[in-house]
Amino acid sequence: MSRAVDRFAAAAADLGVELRVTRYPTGTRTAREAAEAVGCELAQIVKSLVFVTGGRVVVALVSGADRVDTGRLGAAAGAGDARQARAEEVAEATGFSIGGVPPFGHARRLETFLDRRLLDFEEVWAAAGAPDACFPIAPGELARLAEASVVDVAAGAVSGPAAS
Ligand code: 5CA
Repeated sequence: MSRAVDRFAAAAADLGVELRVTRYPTGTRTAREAAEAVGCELAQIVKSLVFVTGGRVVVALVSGADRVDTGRLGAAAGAGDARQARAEEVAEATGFSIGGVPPFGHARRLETFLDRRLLDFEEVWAAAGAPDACFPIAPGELARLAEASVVDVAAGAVSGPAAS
């Protein structure tokens, strides 16, 4: 296992859960790649996206089929419009690199928002620390472990190569 996956698994164990992490040789760097590797719908992949709003770094957990409405996310965080974090900001705040950022277990506690549409599924799949590792989880359990606020921040369906 990569050290990043070990770190994430250890963070999950600290929360009292043992996750079923699978590594995929074809890679799971983007939501589309992950859906193909796992064999699930794109919408069942959880994107763990990092934003900056009101000078704070926050995490948005959204379906692979959706984009984040940055205005709604900023409002949910009680701040102004949000912007997506730069790669180095993501690494600094979460301890993981883009493509492998897990939905919780970050280097420091980050306020987290989970989009309500994820609750439509019995099971969703999220990144487990590395760009070839995913794990399945019930969305309600994901919200609990991430201590996430459930909000409506999805901007709608993504089509074509913009999906990631
Ligand atoms: N492992 C997959 C599925 S679980 C995954 O991590 N998908 S993701 O969507 O959460 O992570 C990729 C996201 O990182 C992209 O959707 C994009 O929003 C963001 N991203 C990609 N490149 C950059 C970059 N250079 N700077 C900031 N964000 C980026």
